[in-house]
Amino acid sequence: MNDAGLAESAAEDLKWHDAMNALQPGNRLLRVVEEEVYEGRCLAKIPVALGIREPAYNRRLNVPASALERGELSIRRQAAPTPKWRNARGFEPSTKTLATAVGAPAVTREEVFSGDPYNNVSENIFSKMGRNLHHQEDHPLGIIKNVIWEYFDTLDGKAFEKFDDLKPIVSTEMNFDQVLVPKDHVSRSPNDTYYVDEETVLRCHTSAHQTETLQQGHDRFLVIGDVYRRDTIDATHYPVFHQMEGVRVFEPAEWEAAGVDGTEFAAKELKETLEGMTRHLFGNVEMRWVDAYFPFTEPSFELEIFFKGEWLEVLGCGVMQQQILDGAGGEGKKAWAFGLGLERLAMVLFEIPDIRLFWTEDERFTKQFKAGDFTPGGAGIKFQSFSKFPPCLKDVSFWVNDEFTENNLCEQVRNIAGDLVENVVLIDDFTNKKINKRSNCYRITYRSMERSLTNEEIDALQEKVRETMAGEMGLELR
Ligand code: FA5
Ligand code: MG
Repeated sequence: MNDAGLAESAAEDLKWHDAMNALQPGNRLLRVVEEEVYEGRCLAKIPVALGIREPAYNRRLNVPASALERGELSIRRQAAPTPKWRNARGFEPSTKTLATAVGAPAVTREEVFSGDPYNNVSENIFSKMGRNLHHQEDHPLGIIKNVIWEYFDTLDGKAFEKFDDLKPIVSTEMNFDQVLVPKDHVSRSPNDTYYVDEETVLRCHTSAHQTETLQQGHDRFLVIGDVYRRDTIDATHYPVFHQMEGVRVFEPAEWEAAGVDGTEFAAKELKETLEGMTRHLFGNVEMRWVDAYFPFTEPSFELEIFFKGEWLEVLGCGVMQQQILDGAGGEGKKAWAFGLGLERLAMVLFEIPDIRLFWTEDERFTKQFKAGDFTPGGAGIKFQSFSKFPPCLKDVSFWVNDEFTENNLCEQVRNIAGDLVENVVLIDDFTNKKINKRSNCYRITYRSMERSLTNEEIDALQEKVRETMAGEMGLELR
């Protein structure tokens, strides 16, 4: 990469928001950072620019197309030493310029809002697509991603390949069928999953990419991305979150040498690898393995970490069902797979109390995290909570009808109030035997992370919620 190329690619200096909005399919958002290196040690990282890179630059800069498709753009330039710097310090440094892709191609409105009657994606969800929090290296999710990558780079043998901008819109085939999710599994229901049309979904887990990546011939890899689920609302659940998938394939010679069968070998290796990863992140932390069930693994486990007086599930994993591996060109081999929630790990690690905070642009949050401050095992960064604004509680009671689900209610509340809703909890449930009707009462907690809310605005939101419940949801309010 020459200087002119760099200058042009970063020509448009933009604010993050404008840049995201200006992104076109095929473009990438770049953060250009200059690293000053002396004797192999990075002395300084200087953000130079945030700019839009158009496909034309990619060709000019001679970046392999495959790397761009995967968003693995990391151009290092061995630049001429800056004379000023050399003079000041009396030795000659080398300057590397790293251009890192920090935003993947934006997903277009047309791709998401298909007009299909099966479509159940909301504006609120669409507004989160393309934010790619995991591409921001100083964001808690970017920090966790990089620390885990670093761990997998230290494992013996061949490095794990990394994919962090595979498109979140996938076929039901990829999301469900390829990983053997039964036809009648609840996760296929539009109550749980966002559908673009009957055959296309917003992926609900990164496992959707297992088969295609294996088919491409990769035998140890990590996939990181945003995943989408219609879910309840509380401090540890959010309808958009980030997962990292890991897959590793073994050859028969490996378990034969150990004198155990393939499944036992893979299960043991899996647990050791993930325990190592957890220690790399946390140092000493209380963790435990729990038996679990996933359609795509057998045996299956979940790892839980002790957080704020409770066990919090942070990942699921297991030995890959042979049928998946066989169907992807891995006959006769064995593999393990895991899927972890980046937010959950970040919450424990940095003591972040509410999952909504990951999405805030409030500098009192974003400025607290710097990639360089993190020390594996020693944590280093702890979130200092800024003043909590008072909550505002509103109850709504109604007679339940056949179509009612909690996920639907949460989705409607989220559409109306966005991140101002902290949680939605069922506080009363009874059946009136005489009239044979069931009554529910939900308590909605509204609270902003950034400011005090006024009574008027909460009343207006709550009124809209009630109107939607009585109208669209067909509920009889009490
Ligand atoms: C899965 O998604 C499996 N695909 C994981 C897996 C992969 C298992 C490969 C075996 C082999 P699960 O639904 O439990 O599993 O989600 C995995 C992790 O995502 C959870 O452990 C949790 O850390 C996180 N998670 C799940 N739901 C949410 C949510 N609504 N908000 C934030 N994090 C969540
Ligand atoms: Mg789970």
